[in-house]
Amino acid sequence: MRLDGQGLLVLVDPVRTSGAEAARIGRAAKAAGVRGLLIGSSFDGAAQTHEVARALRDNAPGIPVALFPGSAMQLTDQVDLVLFLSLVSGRNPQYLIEEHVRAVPYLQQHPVPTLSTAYILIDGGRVTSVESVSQTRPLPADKPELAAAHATAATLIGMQAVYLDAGSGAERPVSPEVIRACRAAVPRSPLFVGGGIRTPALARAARKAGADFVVIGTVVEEGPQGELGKRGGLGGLGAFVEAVK
Ligand code: 1GP
Repeated sequence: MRLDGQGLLVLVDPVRTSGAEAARIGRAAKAAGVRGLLIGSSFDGAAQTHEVARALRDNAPGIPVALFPGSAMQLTDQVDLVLFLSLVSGRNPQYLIEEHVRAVPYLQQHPVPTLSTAYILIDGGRVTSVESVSQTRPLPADKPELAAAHATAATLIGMQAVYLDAGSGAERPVSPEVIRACRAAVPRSPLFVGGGIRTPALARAARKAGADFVVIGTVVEEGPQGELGKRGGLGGLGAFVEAVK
């Protein structure tokens, strides 16, 4: 199953989500018409990834599930696609190439399609897990030309897609200016944008600025107590789907 086109992606963190919760999210995502599901965590998650991915797949038939891995330890064949992320905003060789080399034996035994993706962290106002785990600094939020240069360089190297991330739970999502600059720099590459997108209005703004895929995670996890709960539990997903159409 291919992850193409545009739309809303829901990110599920296997560390914070049980199999039963993943099943519930999968059903809600399918009912709301999300474009796809992502599964991943910046830290740990190796043990649960397989089970949570399977629960998503079983409960959201027809919706592609992609792995958004924090490391090679999280690899599973229970996904349709692996985002083969290289953290190009940083200069830590472990996340530029080392985890990729470690992934090869698994991928040789379990052939899953991969999408080479330039992963670009943008400052979102607080230190997020991905920043502290990767030991890299995000790019400044007010330098669109710097983000765009990273996207261009990665594309010249041959990477197929770009993911702009303010980090999970960011105070400020990636700005429309940064998204627009990267969209203009790599007009033909799939562009993912996530981190700190808590309302349909923010999702719409990211999409309007040029994101193909808008990713939400925390707002879904917060469940009945969170933003979506105020709009009727996971039923609130529909408003996000509409906003990025
Ligand atoms: C983080 O882009 C994702 O990698 C989603 O972020 O949890 O803030 O929605 P949130």
